[in-house]
Amino acid sequence: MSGISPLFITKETPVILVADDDKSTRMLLRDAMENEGYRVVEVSDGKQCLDVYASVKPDLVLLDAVMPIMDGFTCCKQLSKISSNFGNSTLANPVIESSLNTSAISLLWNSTPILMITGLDDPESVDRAFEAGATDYVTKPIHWAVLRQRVRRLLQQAQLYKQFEAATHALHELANIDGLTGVANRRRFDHYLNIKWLNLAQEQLPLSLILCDIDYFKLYNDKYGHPAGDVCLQKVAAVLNRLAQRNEDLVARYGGEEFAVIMPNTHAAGAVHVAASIQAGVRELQMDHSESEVSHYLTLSLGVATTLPSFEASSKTLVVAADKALYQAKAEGRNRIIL
Ligand code: GH3
Ligand code: MG
Ligand code: MG
Ligand code: MG
Repeated sequence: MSGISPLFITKETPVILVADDDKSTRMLLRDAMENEGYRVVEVSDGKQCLDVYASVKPDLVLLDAVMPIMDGFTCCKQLSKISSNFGNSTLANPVIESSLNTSAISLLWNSTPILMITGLDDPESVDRAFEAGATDYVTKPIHWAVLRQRVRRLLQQAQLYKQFEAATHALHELANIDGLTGVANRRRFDHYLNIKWLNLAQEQLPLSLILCDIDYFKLYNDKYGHPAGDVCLQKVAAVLNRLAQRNEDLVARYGGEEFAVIMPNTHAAGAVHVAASIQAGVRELQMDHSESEVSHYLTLSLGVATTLPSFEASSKTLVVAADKALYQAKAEGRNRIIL
């Protein structure tokens, strides 16, 4: 029986990259793999294998050991570096990382398995192959029934790995992203602020924080309804995302109708400039707010604080300072920025 085992729920045909300098071996491997229903791409040395890898995006590599230009061991080492990037999510969360032990998974389990097929059957070559990151090893002459089963199993494992990776990514999102607005949630805010605080204390560079609070939002909900209030929060979040542009800036939903922007390596003047553009950006949305006492449109109050982080103080001092500035902005009449 040919074809793909029922474990495969994807409709896509698996792609096998075959690297072998011997033409007749390549032809035999192609026939065997195509009989199983896979698509085959052939190359004749390790260098070519690396060159086409990114564009071919194989599901499995069948790799010879002894080849000219670049041998299979060297190629295998390079491939497993590319392939093994599990757990490098920018949303990495220490609780998830440690419970799943993602660094061990990435060491043991390449997302694209590499099966070495070689005439070398001495123990040293076997050790070298696995140390280079090979997932499995079979010797020539090829036992075709064994090879078929190994390939099937490796493809199944690779697919499970990809599902696991997707599930972990979703878990990271759930743990770090605010469901309503799509910006970082409070947990992510706390974690990121602490990390940046320590980095910048080390580097002796400033850290700024903007806290924004929608003015008279309770009255907005009362007048336009809670679902309209939700849409309003999404629009404000989008403005923040658009205007806090630098790579290291983090926009977060800090509380109900309160947002925060963490701005590493930013002086007070830079933070106030961004705060002013956020204030203007929300006003330009021209969202009717007839109940507001400061404008016909929806407005924000913003508190800005900047400090030079130190190992003696905690990041809480920055939050307290920005919160105090925000409170003052409210007290002085709202729709304004206080540093
Ligand atoms: P101030 O100008 O002093 O900030 O007044 P305010 O009415 O904006 O502040 P207050 O803290 O009294 O009310 C905040 C409101 O935000 C009340 C709460 O129902 C609303 N809110 C919090 N989270 C959500 C949410 O997810 N969706 C909606 N629609 N409203 C929310
Ligand atoms: Mg060879
Ligand atoms: Mg509030
Ligand atoms: Mg408010």
